[in-house]
Amino acid sequence: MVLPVFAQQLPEVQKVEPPNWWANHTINPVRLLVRGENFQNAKVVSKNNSLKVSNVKINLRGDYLFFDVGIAKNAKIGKYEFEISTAGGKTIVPFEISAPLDAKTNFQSVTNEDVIYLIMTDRFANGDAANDKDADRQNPRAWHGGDFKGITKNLSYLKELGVTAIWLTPWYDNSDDIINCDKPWCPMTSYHGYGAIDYYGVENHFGTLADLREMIAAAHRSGIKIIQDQVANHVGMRHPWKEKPPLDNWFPPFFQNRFNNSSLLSPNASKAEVENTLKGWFDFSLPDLNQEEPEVAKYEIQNALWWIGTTGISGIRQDTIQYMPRWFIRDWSNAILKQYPNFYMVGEVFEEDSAQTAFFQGGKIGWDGVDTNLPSVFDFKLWRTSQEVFTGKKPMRALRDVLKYDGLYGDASRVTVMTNNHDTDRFMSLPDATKEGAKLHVAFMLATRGIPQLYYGEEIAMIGGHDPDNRKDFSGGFSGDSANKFTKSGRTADEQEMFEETKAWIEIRKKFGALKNGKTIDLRYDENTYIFARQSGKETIVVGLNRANKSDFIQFDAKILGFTARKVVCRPEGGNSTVPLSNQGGVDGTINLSLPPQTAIAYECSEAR
Ligand SMILES: [Ca+2]
Ligand SMILES: [Ca+2]
Ligand SMILES: [Ca+2]
Repeated sequence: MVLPVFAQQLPEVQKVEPPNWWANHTINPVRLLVRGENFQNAKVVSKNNSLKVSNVKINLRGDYLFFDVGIAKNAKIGKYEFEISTAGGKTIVPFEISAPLDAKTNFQSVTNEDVIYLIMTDRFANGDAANDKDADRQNPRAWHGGDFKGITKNLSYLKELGVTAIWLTPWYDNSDDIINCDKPWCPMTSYHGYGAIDYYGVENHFGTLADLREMIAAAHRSGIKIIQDQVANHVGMRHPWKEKPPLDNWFPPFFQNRFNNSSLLSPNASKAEVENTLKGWFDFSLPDLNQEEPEVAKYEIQNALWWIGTTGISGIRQDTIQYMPRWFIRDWSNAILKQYPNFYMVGEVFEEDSAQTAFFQGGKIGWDGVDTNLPSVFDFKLWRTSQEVFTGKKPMRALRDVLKYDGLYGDASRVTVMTNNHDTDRFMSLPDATKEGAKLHVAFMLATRGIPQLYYGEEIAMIGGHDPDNRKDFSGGFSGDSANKFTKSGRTADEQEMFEETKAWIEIRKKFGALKNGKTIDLRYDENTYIFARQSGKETIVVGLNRANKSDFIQFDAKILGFTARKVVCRPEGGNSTVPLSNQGGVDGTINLSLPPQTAIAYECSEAR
């Protein structure tokens, strides 16, 4: 009997990740992951002396190949090739050494000088009808057509408002499939971007990589930085890895995450509970990545750096960050900060608990011996409390009762304070919401410590309940819209009032370093008022928030703020305040400030000469 002999088929390369890299980068060698067929027993050689191949690894199915590429310092910019040879033949892996982007205009960190504006790309403005595949604006879970060109077109609106950074929901390529089911949320699509099918691809509904880079360059010319939304915890169901993972342990086996998130904070949690929270899948449609596999960790860290190097972005918002091991957050942060010191990364730790959000910010070693080095986290506790306070559900002193825990943070001044986001109900749709409350809420977020982040449409008092109702199209961004809210003439009086209040507080914040970087000193916190100073060097700003429908005033000893002169003058800067300029000072060391009803006001106080 003669056993049949199967000749090995020709090796075939389908995808190279990353497709390019840079010489003199802090990551060297870079590790390539090549997807294809028939890689069994492959040998890989570099066809150019500037690039060296090592550590070749092939998975059991022979459809994924890993190898290190050492890049010579003097490697020239241009196209390169690696040759793969097997018993079945030879093929080429294309690669490129790219020119680095200009560091003078790119990779600018997002700091306390900035005001961030969150845009859901699909819902902001449609600048290119050619990419509107299957768009259906009647279905809140379908693609609506918004894209990079739509953002580029409306940069002047953002500039007028005064924001200096845009956080865009994920632009990785997601599946174009329309999911049908018998549930009320079907048919649905991946318009939101949180189900990557290609970590190196750009969503075709938003444009091409070239469109993205053009949008970023245009934003930079307008003085606006870009923050990418990255999702390293999980991929989308239609990612090719789902059916054929590069390694057997690429994803933990499916088990449902019970979201016992506090197990991540507690030193007393069982290993099993922590394991469920870190490795459990959000649901069957979101395969959870296993960062304990070094190839996964390496892939994700390189991917983050590839996007920064390729697009010139200034920051990263990392989705659902707490569901990844803290040592991975540290390694990821360290790798980015090594290449781009001072880079801004903000983690989503969706917990209304300062102890838990603080645990994930860097600058402090946790009980587990890990300092994540993560520059920023969102302050979900302050966000919720501010909503509750300014819709009348909690006393004003509740704001101070959140901020009193600032010592838990590695650096509370770099926490990202959010007015709202795409996962939460819009302010004007909260029970008992009023225009006055919305104005106080945004003023407080722009005056308190941290880096403020706004959500598109809140500046014109848009309404919207639970997801996806909170993700409505920005009126004026799509053809056929009855009103163009990007212009004053398209806005109602109330919308214009909200726009002006937001813009005014952004301007006040820009004017005073103390509001951006100063320390906070509480002056009064009670049922209806919260008054605090922000102080930096010789600059003192007193912020007064009065939610009552009658005037109030505060009188205090100027020494509390370190003044020694007998006369201190405080000049009002507040939003739409009508407080007269006179009689706001103090003599004999006393400061008297009036607090108009339902108003946020800022006073600049200084010693009279
Ligand atoms: Ca479009
Ligand atoms: Ca797509
Ligand atoms: Ca996880």
